[in-house]
Amino acid sequence: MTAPVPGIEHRYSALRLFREGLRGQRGWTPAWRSPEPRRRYDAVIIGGGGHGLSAAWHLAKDHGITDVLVIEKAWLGGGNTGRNTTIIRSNYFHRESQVIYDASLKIYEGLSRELNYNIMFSQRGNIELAHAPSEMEGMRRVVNAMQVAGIESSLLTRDDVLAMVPLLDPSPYCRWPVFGGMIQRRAGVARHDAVAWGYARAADGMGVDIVQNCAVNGFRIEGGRVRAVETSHGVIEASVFGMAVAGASPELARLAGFRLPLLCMTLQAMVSEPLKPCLHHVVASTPNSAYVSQSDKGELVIGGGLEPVPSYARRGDLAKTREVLASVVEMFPAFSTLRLMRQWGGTVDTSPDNSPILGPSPLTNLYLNCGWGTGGFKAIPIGGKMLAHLMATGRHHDLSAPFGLERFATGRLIDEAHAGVAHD
Ligand code: FAD
Ligand code: PYC
Repeated sequence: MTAPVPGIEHRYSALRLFREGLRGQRGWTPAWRSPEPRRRYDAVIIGGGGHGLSAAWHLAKDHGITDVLVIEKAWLGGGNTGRNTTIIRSNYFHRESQVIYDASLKIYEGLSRELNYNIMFSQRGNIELAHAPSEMEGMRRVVNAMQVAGIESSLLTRDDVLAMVPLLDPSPYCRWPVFGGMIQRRAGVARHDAVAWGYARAADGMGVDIVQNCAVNGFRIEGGRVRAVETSHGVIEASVFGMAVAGASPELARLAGFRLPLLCMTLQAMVSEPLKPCLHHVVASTPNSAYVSQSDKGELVIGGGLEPVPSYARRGDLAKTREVLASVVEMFPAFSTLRLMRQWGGTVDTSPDNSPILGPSPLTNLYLNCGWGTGGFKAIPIGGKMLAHLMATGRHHDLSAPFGLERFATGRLIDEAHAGVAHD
């Protein structure tokens, strides 16, 4: 069980929960309203995932812009935000990435309190395994780069790793022998739905309208500006628009008349039956393309690399499931007897340098937040803040400036292909 967060208002005591159950839940109020959208807003955000909802909240909180609509074609967090394995860390190689992911991690550290919503952030530490001396050398460079940037991270010897993760196969002759590793102790996991719901409730509380089951199907463009979006609930005008639709980004860009350098791929994940606590850290092996953590419910949360071909199918195929499970069992022989409970996939939008796209689009009042690929859950707090800044001021936030679309023309790429499992 995750402990209550001090300072959080506990409106739903156990007794009240029990009474609500008996009374047919008549005393509950929805966490956010479901208004009919109006015909015009100051700002419209397309996409009710973590980034879109966080941006809506930051528009209201940081910039005082509350006449905002979030349009979600399905349900809040039903895209990648509710499908991911919730690893939050900032152990990236390039300074541009380190600063955004670490700023995000810092916001996550206080987010339950800030949103008055328990997102169950558990800083249990993220261990990346090295299986050979060459991998250890790569880790030395990452840890060094992080320490130079003032971000906590350290190398682990083989003995350190085996002491922290005793279920790893200690044999030097197994397929993936433990050679050493690196750890970021502030890294961890959070409850993904709670992140979406916490932002939604807080944004709604500041007057933001959130409309689910409403798809954007087209753009009305005049003189290089978006005048309105065509939705399944009618045409809606705004002065400024933000787009945070992850795996639907190329499709929406096409509707708006431009192209994005993104490839949509499936990333799958799965959970085992629940176990007594047996794995404290998040443990990842990038060379073996597999990672595992244990949820508060006791399930092992397991994932690996991308499916081999581009796809919009939100399910992984069996060959990849088997590959990932084989990798996990090779590293953790004790897990071989477990049953798998669920498996699913999400459509992620991967960019050529494995870094996000943040900034203006070719249309003057449409701003982009996309290309987070396999790693954008950890960036939701800062991604929303940067999109809100762009929408409110028309200018880059200091942190988003290196991530504009123009980098694919200038060649100033931020190559994070080796920044973790599933990133290449
Ligand atoms: P989403 O949550 O996908 O939200 C986009 C929303 O836009 C969706 O709800 C969608 O319905 C909506 N939308 C699409 N088209 C339209 C339209 N036409 N009109 C209106 N709405 C529309 N990241 C990490 O940091 N750590 C991890 O451990 C991690 N693990 C992952 C594991 C898996 C299996 C997957 C699939 C991803 C993982 N990720 C991870 C990546 C992370 O989930 C994403 O980068 C992040 O959730 C993106 O958030 P988002 O808000 O941009 O997108
Ligand atoms: O970003 O740490 C991450 C991650 C792990 C698996 C998928 N994404």
